[in-house]
Amino acid sequence: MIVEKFNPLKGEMFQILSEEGKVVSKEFAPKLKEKDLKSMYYNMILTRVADEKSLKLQRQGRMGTFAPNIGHEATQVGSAFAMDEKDWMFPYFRDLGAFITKGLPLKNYFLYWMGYEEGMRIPENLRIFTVNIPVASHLPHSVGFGMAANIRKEKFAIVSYFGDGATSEGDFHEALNFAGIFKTPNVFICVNNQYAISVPRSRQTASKTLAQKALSYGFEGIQVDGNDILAMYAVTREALSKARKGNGPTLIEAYTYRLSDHTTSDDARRYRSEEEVKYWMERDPIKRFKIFLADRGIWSEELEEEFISKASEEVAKAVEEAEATPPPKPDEVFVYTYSELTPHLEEQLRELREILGGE
Ligand SMILES: Cc1ncc(C[n+]2csc(CCOP(=O)(O)OP(=O)(O)O)c2C)c(N)n1
Repeated sequence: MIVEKFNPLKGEMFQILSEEGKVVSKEFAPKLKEKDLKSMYYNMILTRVADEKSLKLQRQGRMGTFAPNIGHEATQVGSAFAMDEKDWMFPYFRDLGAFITKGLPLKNYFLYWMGYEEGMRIPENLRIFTVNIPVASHLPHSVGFGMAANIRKEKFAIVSYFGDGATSEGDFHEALNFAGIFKTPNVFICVNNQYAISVPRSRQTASKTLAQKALSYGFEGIQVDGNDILAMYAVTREALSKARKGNGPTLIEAYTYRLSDHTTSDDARRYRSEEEVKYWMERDPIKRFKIFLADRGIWSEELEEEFISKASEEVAKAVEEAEATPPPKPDEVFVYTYSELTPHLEEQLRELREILGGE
């Protein structure tokens, strides 16, 4: 077991690929087929291309506020690649690569960030919950979902994603406490990108690692190099299998870095140095995986070109479809939260319709 070999209390971090793309933990290296390795790499490229496009759309006024994903591709794609179709995903707001890997159509993703509720109408066959904006509030839900799975004797696991800032919320602690007591099939993936907007990780907790917090709730936690896609895949796969077998939850701390601003409303230059960002730019997770693939004769310039052009086409098509969607009606704001409106909401809706006239 990987989790038994890396002690979060001692700050031991699990890694398969070194920063130079060399395999350092052979015994834990996953045996993936060339087809799967290529598919992982493509998903990383698609994530990067869709992310860059989103930023441009926002700057052109074609999309609302947006949370960039650059630097998180290995954490997102590696972990989601380990999920089975039967496993559920509880996302937060910075999960593009996980959405792509789990199969959410890009059109939905763009629609969501363009302000359409409809973007989060998840296709029936996909086991994905909606994007969660209130920090950490989806974690108790995901654990409740796990408790229900246990009661109903269902054999799936649940992955919940959240940032380092979420570990300072009560919801995080309540969720992990219940998960430990009821041995729920949860895998908690804490994306430690070292900042919660301008607040550095050192201001979230005095603990050495975030992974060690699991120990106080009676289950395993592990810190993983979040820029190493193979490590993320291997550790998530192990945690999912443990969860499905009824052996309880795991907390995975993915140690990574947010290379861009918190959102398009932020300017990270106000609280981070250029040197720090440059240091992490050189540790780009896509670059690391590319070296690994090139060493095995899988990566080539032609493959890179093919993937970038395929990804650009996919993104362009999804944007076109999203932009062709008629704008939402103002009264839709009332439609998606309650199946039956409360009396005061009924009144507000009536008032809104009066203001809008016959629209
Ligand atoms: C309960 C709550 N408080 C405050 C906010 C405003 N807010 C949005 S994102 C964020 C920081 C989140 O940081 P982290 O959890 O580390 O995730 P990251 O954005 O770094 O991926 C804050 C404070 C919010 N959305 N919800």
